[in-house]
Amino acid sequence: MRKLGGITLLLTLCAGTVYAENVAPPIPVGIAVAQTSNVALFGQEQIIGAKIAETYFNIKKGVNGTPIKLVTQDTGGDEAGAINAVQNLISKEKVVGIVGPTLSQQAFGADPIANRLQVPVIGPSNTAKGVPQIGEYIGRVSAPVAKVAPYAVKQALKQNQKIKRVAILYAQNDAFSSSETVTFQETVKNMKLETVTVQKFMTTDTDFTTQATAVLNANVDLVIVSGLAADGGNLVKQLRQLGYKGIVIGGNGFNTANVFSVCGSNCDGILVAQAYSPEADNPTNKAFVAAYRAAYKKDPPQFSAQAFTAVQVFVEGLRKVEAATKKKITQLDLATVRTELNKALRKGSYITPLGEISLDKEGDINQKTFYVSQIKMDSAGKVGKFVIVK
Ligand code: 1QQ
Repeated sequence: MRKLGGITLLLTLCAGTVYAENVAPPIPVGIAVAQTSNVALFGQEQIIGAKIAETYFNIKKGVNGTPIKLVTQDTGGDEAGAINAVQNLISKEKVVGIVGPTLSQQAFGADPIANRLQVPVIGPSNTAKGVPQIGEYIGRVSAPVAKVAPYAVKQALKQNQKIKRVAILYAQNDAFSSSETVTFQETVKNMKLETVTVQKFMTTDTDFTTQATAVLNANVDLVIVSGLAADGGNLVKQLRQLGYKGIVIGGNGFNTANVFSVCGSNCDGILVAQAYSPEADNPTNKAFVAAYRAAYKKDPPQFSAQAFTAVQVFVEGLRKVEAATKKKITQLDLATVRTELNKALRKGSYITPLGEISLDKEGDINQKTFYVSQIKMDSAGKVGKFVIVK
């Protein structure tokens, strides 16, 4: 049986003395997120969050003295890339579990493979309906659209009680966008607003003249867009350039600072519901925010916080496996680590940057607090920030 640990390292010192020391190698945790393609607009923030977690938890003795080591594999922006990354991490890199992939669209392609091979996956940003139900090894720390998206509509009505007519747009080739738009359409209906037009686009589109013109002709007071950062940001930009003046809600695809360079000054005012606030008051979030600020001189975004949380859940899960088996992870065979870890993840709660969370039996996140932020751009339309609105 393959063991994770127990290699003997020979340390040769300059004095010429040779020491033999038993050193457990770090525990490999897979990170399968997009580092290339438009989806890297999210993936970059995820890598940052995961790395901060790696450093933070290794300083806190990792898994009872054994450090973890992130093994990163680029998924690109599509299903094939995600499948390839997940297979590599499982078979070649022998990871104990995987944080990823970036998109729900990719999760529906790649997660069934990890599930079949009995490798735990924690989605750091998969918010579409049905992701945890892919299988018993699939969980997520990204709250589903059904829980998060309605807050943005409530906030829009708080800012303008006169809203009646709504235009809804979504990327029809993306699983998250297609799921989120259902929630938005239901919310609008429940709030007794009228959906006047529903427009579809593709995440690969760059020209949104048709959709924007239809929205302007529909004479609406609220526009709700479910898309990814590049397409969604461009859509809003073109809508504003054509003269739309009302409120815009962007879905989770707008939850990245990387959208600022896409829509520039036209990003100003977009409302986005979030599953994270840098102000969350607990020691883990304080440490996370401090580490992020020290490196980047600004507040961390949601996708970094969720990626941190996913790594945290694995670290604490691995500690629980050691407690339950009374063995070091490095003394257990890999298949046992993966199955025991998957069970452990679903037990107890975690104090994370997202607040106190737990995973239910299906692996979905229980999270209590959500927020709405509004994008504020500087006068040059270059520097932006998410401001939490109450
Ligand atoms: C999903 C999402 C995207 C916006 C993540 C980047 O929520 O694909 O589920």
